[in-house]
Amino acid sequence: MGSTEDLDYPQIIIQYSSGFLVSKVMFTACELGVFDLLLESGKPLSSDAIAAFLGASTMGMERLLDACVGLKLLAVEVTQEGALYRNTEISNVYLTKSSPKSQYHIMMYYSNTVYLCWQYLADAVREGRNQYERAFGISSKDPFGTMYRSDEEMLKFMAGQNSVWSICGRDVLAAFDLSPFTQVCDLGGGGGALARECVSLYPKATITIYDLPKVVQVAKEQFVSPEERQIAFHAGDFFNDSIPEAELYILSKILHDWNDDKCKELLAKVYKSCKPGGGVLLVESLLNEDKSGPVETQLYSMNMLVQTEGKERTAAEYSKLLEAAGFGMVQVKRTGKLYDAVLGRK
Ligand code: ASE
Repeated sequence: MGSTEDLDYPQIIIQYSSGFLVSKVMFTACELGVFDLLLESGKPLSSDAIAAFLGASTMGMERLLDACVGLKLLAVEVTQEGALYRNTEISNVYLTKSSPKSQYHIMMYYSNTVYLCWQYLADAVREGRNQYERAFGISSKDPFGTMYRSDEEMLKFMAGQNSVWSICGRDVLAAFDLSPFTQVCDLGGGGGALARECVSLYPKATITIYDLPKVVQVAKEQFVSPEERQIAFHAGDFFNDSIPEAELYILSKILHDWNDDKCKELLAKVYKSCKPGGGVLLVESLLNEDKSGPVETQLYSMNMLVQTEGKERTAAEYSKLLEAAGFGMVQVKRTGKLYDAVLGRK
């Protein structure tokens, strides 16, 4: 870094400049069903066959497939009949819809919702607020009213959030021994993927997913089956309605949506409802104390600017918020993955 080589040929600048092209190629191949088709076919296919199956132009599809090869999302083998494409292992596991670790839904959310907000990043920085009004022509007063502006948008968001827990859920819940807590409440638990991880890791626990009425309705209909007896629901708005009593509250990617005042208000309310000896687990992507990284977290914080009222914070910032609400004995565990865990006790 900083050598004359970098100045003669700024590899890093070239790479960053095309970052959005990389994202869009991956999102588009997912959206068109390229990875699903190649998984189902069970054998390598030509670009003509893929284009025909997916109802796309041969010219466009061939270029998309080649770009995916360059990104190592596909592999190509040149035979006598021409080029044949197949999924790489990482695509089979993460980019197909049916895989248990599928990231398909979060990609669709990034590609079709988040992407549109980022068009107005400069405005967001100038104004210090989210860009729903510019991106979608709707008021940005209530971020979740806006994010859930239609059932379809809400469903995309819930499915997207769920996909993250298939890769990080176990680590954030195993960061601390939560087995002493048997009555758990997941505030803003959405589609329930983290709740499911929780009862699988802690079989003695029962967990209540607390979320807005329309979120609870969709979660019951589409994400959590009534056979999952350890998972219950409570419909409400955690800023305006009461919060049920519990031993452990999980706030997973909740505080990052809100400003410090709202976080303090919510945590104070959680403290009141929390049983003595109980606790609160924050699941968030932690910034380094000097905010020098990790870069994914810095970028997520930009996304919170564009989409919400919140930001990503350091462990010390979360500890201060917890302590302001009355919680003590704060412990921090970095998982080395995207999301970390902070535990406070009452
Ligand atoms: C929120 C999480 C997300 C609110 C808006 C969001 C995500 C995307 N948009 O609580 C998932 C996390 N990813 C990013 C880029 O922040």
